[in-house]
Amino acid sequence: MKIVLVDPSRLILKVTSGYLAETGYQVSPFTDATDALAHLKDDPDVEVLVTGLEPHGMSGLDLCRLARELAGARRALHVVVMSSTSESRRIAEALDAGADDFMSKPPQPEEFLARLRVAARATAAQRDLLRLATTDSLTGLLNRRAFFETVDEMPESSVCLAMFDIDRFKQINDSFGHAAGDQVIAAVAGEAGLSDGVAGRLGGEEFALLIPQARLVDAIDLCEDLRMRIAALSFAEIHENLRATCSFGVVARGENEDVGAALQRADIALYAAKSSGRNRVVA
Ligand code: GH3
Ligand code: MG
Ligand code: MG
Ligand code: MG
Repeated sequence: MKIVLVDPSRLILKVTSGYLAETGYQVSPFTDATDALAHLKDDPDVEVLVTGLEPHGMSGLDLCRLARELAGARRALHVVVMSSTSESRRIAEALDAGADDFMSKPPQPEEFLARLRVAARATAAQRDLLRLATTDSLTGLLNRRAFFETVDEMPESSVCLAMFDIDRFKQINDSFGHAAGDQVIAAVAGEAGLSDGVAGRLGGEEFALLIPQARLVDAIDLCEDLRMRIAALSFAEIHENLRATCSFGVVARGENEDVGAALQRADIALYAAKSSGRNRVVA
């Protein structure tokens, strides 16, 4: 577990980092809250922030607020405030500023380690919930909502979007059963997940790809490659003759274009790919 530890006292940082490191935690100590916040931004794997109330750079309360804002709803972060104060008002302020826990300063090793075990439980639960809320259970790809959010967070310029859909999938279900259909969906998703970019399952047997920093021609190449890999998949365990193909619609997202609008254009291109014979990429 990675921990950011913030306090103006170098002695406290040194002593505390020492026994935390011995216990196996990866500690980054800071006397300055601004540097600590920058580190939190740079390393998304840091899940625990422990701060005094009066570091250099900014107040501990402001650090709590900004760290909370940075983590948002998409990152597990547990914040512990430590202070020599026993004033209830100060403790309440810290909790209201976004701290999850409070301990007295200087922290006693036994108590500190126990609070870090609380942090580990809390962040593990947050991570599990985040995963469940954002991924599709059959394929492990981003679900519809998480895919849209991911596109929204991406700068609009030089982003391409593709939508693709398994061809004549109803026949696969009808001929081999729903469970076999699910296997085909999972295998197609597996190939999509190997492509550069971010793949999502929008529903049923319909998928999308977000291809950042790509011109339309690059996105078309990427989809062509994926299309061929899918067509080459073997499903011998279901039936020796079973193959799956997909049709693709690709667009470059316009400046200021809404995600929904761009995907709608991709869907129109996908429809054109279907009506012109399937198993092809249309831009
Ligand atoms: P087209 O080439 O035009 O896409 O033909 P299609 O048969 O694939 O047509 P359509 O996309 O309309 O059919 C999708 C079918 O996928 C309908 C639905 O029963 C089935 N389906 C949707 N979700 C799932 C799923 O999670 N598992 C399985 N096995 N089937 C699903
Ligand atoms: Mg369809
Ligand atoms: Mg289909
Ligand atoms: Mg469909």
